[in-house]
Amino acid sequence: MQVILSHEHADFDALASLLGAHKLFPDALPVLPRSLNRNLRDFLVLYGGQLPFRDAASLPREPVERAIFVDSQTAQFVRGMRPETPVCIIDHHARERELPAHYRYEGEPLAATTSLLVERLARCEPALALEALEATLLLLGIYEDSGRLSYVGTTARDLRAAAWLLEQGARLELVDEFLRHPLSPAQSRLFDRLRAKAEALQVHDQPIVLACASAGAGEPIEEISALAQPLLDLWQPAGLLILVDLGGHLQLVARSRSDRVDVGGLAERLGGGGHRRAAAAVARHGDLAGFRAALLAALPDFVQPPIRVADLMRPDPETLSPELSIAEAETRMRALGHAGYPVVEAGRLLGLITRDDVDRAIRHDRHKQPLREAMRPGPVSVHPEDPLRRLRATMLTSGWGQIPVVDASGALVGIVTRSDLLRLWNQEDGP
Ligand SMILES: [Mn+2]
Repeated sequence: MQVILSHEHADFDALASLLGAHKLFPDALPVLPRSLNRNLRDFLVLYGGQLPFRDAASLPREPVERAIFVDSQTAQFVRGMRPETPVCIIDHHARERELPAHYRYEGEPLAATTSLLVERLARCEPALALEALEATLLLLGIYEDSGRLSYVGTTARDLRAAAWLLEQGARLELVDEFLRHPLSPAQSRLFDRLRAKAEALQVHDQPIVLACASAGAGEPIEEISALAQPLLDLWQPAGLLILVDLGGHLQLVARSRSDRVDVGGLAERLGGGGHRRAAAAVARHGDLAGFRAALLAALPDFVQPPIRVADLMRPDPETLSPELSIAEAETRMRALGHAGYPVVEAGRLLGLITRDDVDRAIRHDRHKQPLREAMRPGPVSVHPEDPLRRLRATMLTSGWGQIPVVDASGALVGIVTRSDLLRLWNQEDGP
């Protein structure tokens, strides 16, 4: 007998990977983990009868010749497995540890393990037939782990795998129903408590939300992680830390929306793990206040300050005087080559003039008028220490593509442009 196993607290990527591996290796039995997330349990109540999953208890009493671990590098052993049973790991997480010689790792960093398996299914010769329900479950696996193909880390290969599943008849209305699973009443109550108690922190000038709460007495709360996305949607912080006292233990769920906030490192410092943007930790001992203090003490080590205007700006930009004629300004601009110039008089910023403004004035025969008549007036500016979100907001409200940078004394010290922001796209994202 061969078995396919996955991690406990199984999500749709785990369940879909069990199915995908079974389609590839029909002799291997897909065994359900003991604990399943709520949306999976509901899915299986409705559709499990048409799918090949088995409970560990229903396996035949036979030795296991090979185990395939999907979406996980460890699994609860089932009856018939021995420490020396050969294991093949198919996983989208990087190899976590030195593996024994009888373990083989076949992993690649896609958004979902399901994508890896779907790629193999799509290459099968002769072509493999999938039921619409199977295609739908596989699509649920890819969508859940990739945030519907939107999380950082989603690759073109994940999209191609999802596209292939749509061609095989995957049903999006079903996918939507199970990904938009409503919170349970206990989850909703905890959500309200977390929202009420949330604190807005500034750590190295990054907005971080910390929400601590105790679960109600005797109230079993599962999947605190399901509360992370709705809380992120509320405040859009660079980092979100949810800390819940569950009676017997404490649980931390951490999310980051910026490469400059590393919640994986933070969770690891506190005895947990994960990756830079999503991580968790559990403390079996200690109280909420003590864990919160440890969290706050460790946090600054994993937060980098945001990129600032000073890191991007061109210093000492050429300026133009408001008394120049438009024709003179045009000649200067042609020589200098930039798209926009601060207009400065006696050291004071009066506004901005762009190539487009000058070209338009010339088309209207206004060569001889002073520049003052064609410029965009107003003290629109940012400070060198402003974070990029302030710069973006200023560009949006002013509609200007070039923003003068002035220091605390009001002196013009630089200019920052839309192309400076675009250049950043290649290196950086997040707030
Ligand atoms: Mn996964």
